[in-house]
Amino acid sequence: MSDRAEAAAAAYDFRAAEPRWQAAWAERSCFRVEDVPTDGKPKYYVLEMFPYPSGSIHVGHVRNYTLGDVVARYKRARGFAVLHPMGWDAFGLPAENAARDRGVHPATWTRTNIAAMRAGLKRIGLSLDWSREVATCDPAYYGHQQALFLEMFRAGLAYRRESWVNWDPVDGTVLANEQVIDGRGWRSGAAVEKRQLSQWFMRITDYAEDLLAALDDLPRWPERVRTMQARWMGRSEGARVRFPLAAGGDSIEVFTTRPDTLFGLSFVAVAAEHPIAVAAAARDPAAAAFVAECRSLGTSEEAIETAEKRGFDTGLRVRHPLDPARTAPVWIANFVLMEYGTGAIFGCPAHDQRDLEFARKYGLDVTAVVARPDGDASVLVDAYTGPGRMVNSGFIDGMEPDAAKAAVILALKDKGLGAGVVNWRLRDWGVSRQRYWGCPIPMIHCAACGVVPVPDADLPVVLPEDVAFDRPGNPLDHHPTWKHVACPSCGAAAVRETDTFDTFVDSSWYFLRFCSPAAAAAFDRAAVDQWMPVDQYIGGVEHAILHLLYARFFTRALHATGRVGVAEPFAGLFTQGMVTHESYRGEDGRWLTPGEVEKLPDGSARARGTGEAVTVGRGEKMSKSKMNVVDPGAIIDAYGADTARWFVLSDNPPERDIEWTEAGVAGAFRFMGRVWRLAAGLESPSQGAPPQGEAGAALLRLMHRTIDAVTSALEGFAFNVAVARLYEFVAALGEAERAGVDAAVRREAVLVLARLIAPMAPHLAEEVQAMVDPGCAALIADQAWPVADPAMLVVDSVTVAVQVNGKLRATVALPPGAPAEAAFAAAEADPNVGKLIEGKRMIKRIHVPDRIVNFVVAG
Ligand code: ANZ
Ligand code: ZN
Repeated sequence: MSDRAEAAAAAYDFRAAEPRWQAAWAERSCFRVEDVPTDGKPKYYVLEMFPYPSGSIHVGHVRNYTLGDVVARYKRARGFAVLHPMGWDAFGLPAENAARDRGVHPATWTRTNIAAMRAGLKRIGLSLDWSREVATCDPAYYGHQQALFLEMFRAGLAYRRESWVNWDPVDGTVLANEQVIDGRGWRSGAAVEKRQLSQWFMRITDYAEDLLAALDDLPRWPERVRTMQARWMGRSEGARVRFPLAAGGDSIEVFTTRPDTLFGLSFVAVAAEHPIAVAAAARDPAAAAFVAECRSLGTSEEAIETAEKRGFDTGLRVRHPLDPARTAPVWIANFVLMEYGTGAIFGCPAHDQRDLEFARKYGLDVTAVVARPDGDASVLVDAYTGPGRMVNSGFIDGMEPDAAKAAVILALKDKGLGAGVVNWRLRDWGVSRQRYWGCPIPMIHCAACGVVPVPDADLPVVLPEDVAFDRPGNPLDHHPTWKHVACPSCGAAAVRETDTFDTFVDSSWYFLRFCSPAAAAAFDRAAVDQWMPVDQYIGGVEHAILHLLYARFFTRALHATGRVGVAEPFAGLFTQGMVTHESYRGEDGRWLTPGEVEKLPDGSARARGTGEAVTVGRGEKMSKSKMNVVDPGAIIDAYGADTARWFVLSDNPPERDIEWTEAGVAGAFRFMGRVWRLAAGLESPSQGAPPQGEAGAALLRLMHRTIDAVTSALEGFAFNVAVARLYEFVAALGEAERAGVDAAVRREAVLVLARLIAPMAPHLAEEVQAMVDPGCAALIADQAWPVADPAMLVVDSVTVAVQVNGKLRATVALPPGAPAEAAFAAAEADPNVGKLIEGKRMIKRIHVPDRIVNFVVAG
């Protein structure tokens, strides 16, 4: 061999190998499954949250999809039919912003991004069934969504009502809560107003009890996510109480969780949008000014919670429902939400901190009604919310709060002024968005007939392509022709709904579409019943609340209308940690990219080229603004996909953050080279040579222990543990090579190693097998997972003699004190013994612990 050839042979050429194996998998359709498999394998559905096509793959994607791919490849090797699809959550605001900023059409922008990201994902070597790819911006997808929505509408699960939105008066557009920054539009900087618009809602609150109760049946979900969902739904038990207006006429109804504190009434407060406030504003310009000020606060709960508490006295008074001689003032307050409870509260400052601040600010009455256990009923700096007994409370004096609650509710019921109720924080889901790049809501407004659903035959309602973004507002509204249609019911001139769906609707059923992506309907029931629920769902914790809740609601609703067999979509959920990176700043404070920086051995850094001193910031979430983003494409160019995959799995458990470091990546890369050289270093094995010597036997024992450990690590999502065990095994293989352990033994071990690394480093696994066992027709991707021989797992073992009809036929190694059944099983598994007892009638099985097994068989 020439020096050149030797040098080339001494390194793993991942640049050639990785595309070659990707092509081999694609050619053999390794990862394709049928909509309804008939080969009798158990099913396993692995799904990673599908990406928004922002432009390119980032390392967070690499981690997320590698985690899913490890599960998918492992489960396939374990004999499951694995559904592992990929698609694009392709509607949304960024495409529209790109259109406004850069003049690219949202469809073009999105399609270009999808192409780039698909190519990026393919380079990672994921075991995806690409024949199932869907993009939510495709009419072939969203047309079915429109049909599903109409079905839910007919089932009473969708309705239209007026609701408050954030309105940007300069851009003439509705803003999402996250687009309101300090009360101003994120783009225009204009002060945001609240406005009422007629919008579509889905009745998720009908399912609130179900959605909450079923959280207890999701043991394979992180506890934290279940708690977050429960909190979000916010079930609270309390009462509705009516306060008659002292002047007669109407009454004001409030929701309270503390009916026991009713005698501590100091004031009643209503939201700025409450009819009482609206009426006050109509009579009184000062009230009108206050209401207008509240409107500029934005609609988010956070904005309201953090704003200074302010109020306006309407001059009205209400009567105490259980003590009609007493009256209290009615205020309009900026901290009362119209959308919660009844949009009105009664204030009891002694026992509610917010009410206390309000009462002190405006000089309102503060009377304690719960005395501390020691009898003290004074009001200190903070409101008292602990246990105690009722005081200053008429007929409930002396009771504990729980008994007092029940007594007050009973008394209110008696007078027809209240009742116990359960209230939810969860609101119905507002799905209308005043945007172009989304799924059109399939409704038509007719002056004569009202709201008329688009007939199924006219679906999909397709977005027009010829839209302009040169004006503020929704392009669908300004389009010259698109919205003008004949009413499906009376034929008169009518207009389409120009709102599109919240993109959370798109992601609420994509996992169903994946089961039968070519179905003529939204999905095929048989395919959905075959594959659902998703066995393992993997994604970021940022989707812990809304996406998962909406998807759970959608599935439940489809279950209720008889469209799918399951009610819960995701049996197992895993939320992965972030990939972080150090950040770098030059002397002048400007951010530098990792590529512009040279790390020194002492951990400090300087700028490449100039040598300028660089301040190193701790590892944090990668972000464009801090320039600490690494590009997976460049990593794959330099080190290969397997290195990137291996790195994101090593070091930390998948649920924790990992810090991306150049040194860590280099370590993973060296490991790939070491595995490859172990395979390359195997001389052609001496045919049939039996394992010899203690070193060989020890290697085989370690091999079985490694199989066992890696298997349980993969089952338990402890991928970093699997990686650590494989490092150890590879180190031992290197030792064995140096110690001259028989090549046949090492060959067996290296082939098992290939199968064990395959879920994590699938390309290298194939390459190793092809080198070591060139005659093998099956790809690693199609091979079964190795099985550990339990006898080989025994570290401390005793030799047990196995007799058949009293004659010694074999010995087996067993753990000391192994029970009889284990001893019999091990003895039967021995090929010599098996031959002698097979097909014979077993008369008796004798076990002398740690010494002898004797099978007495007939004839
Ligand atoms: C009187 C009272 C006395 C209250 C007391 C608390 C302590 P959760 O647990 O979140 O359901 N509330 C009711 N509707 C409201 C609205 N639309 N906007 C703002 N606050 C509202 O909270 C229920 C409590 O929040 C209710 O109980 C009410 O104040 C307030 F010592 O009523 B409470
Ligand atoms: Zn009509």
